[in-house]
Amino acid sequence: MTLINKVIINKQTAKKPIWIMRQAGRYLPEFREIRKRNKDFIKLCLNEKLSTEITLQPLKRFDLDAAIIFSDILMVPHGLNQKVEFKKGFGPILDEIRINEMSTLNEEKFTKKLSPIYKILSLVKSNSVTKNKNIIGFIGAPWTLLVYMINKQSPKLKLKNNFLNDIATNKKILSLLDKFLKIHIKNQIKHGANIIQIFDSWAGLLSEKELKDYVYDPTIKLVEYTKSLNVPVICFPRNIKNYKKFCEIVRPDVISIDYNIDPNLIVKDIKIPVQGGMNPEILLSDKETLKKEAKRYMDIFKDHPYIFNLGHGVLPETNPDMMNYLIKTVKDY
Ligand code: 1CP
Repeated sequence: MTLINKVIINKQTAKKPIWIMRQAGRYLPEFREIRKRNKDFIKLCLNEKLSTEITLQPLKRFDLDAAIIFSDILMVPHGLNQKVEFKKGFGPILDEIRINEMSTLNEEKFTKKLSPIYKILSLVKSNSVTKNKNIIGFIGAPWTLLVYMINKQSPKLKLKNNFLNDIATNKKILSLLDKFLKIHIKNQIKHGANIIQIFDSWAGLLSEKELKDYVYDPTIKLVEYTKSLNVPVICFPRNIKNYKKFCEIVRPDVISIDYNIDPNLIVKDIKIPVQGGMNPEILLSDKETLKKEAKRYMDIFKDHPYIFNLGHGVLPETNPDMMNYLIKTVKDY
């Protein structure tokens, strides 16, 4: 059994596994080298050879317990024929959403459009570097995808006014997302993913009373669907105010936490396995600070099933030596 499965299934607490969100990415010079020659990000995500190579890059360098496939949550809107582009220094730009056209799309066409992603999973799975390690497939949560599909750019830069006013349209999009996210989950599992992580990066934008319709209800359906396929599911409702309530309602196998929440509260309130938490900026400091902070998380979760990770993706300015030092610290704990 993999170390991560021992934590999730057997609730093992003695050894802490580690993987890092965005572990394949811009802080690695070998990634930047490929990226420089491949300006079109969507095309790169659909390039079987290069995306497999990028997925495996961090595993060749570091003693990580999982591979997460190099792809993006916005590949699903792309699969639904909403045009997605990534502009340097700006982030994603999405085209107008054409819901009627989307409604005519079937499973076969969607699967065909995203088939390189599934091939990448098979290639990652069959590579000896991932032997005895987990392979993490992922989706964006319906809410976070709805945000990008309607807002058409990162809400970090600008959020459209009256965002939630058109309830009928929002419902239609959520219903389409439910259908096609299930297909995307099923396809990833069929090709080798043995954990699914649901990224709800913008859960923190909603008020308590909006959470039911936009976060809890749509996420429960996907969590239950993934569990029905006998694969564990990790939820990351970033910056949600009440993680305890989220866990009680949504019931994921693992809860991934951000760095604004006090881990002491989490360990007290939450019984299921926990992942993540440390601020990625700590990797920009010095080794002593890094070791101290990593140990603080591991001390707090000493007697709790815990997967080491960060509270958000690793920052592009991170020195790979610091990443190596972090992984060693966790492994030697
Ligand atoms: O070179 C580049 O400019 C590409 C940067 C990049 C990378 C490395 C993007 C663009 N996506 C990715 C890969 C990616 N994205 C992965 C791969 C696996 C890994 O973790 O190593 C994953 C899981 C994602 C998930 C993702 N994409 C999320 C959820 C997690 C999070 O960061 O909150 C989100 C919100 C996106 C959208 C996205 N993709 C890329 C950008 C710049 C953005 C927008 C982020 C924003 O709105 O601020």
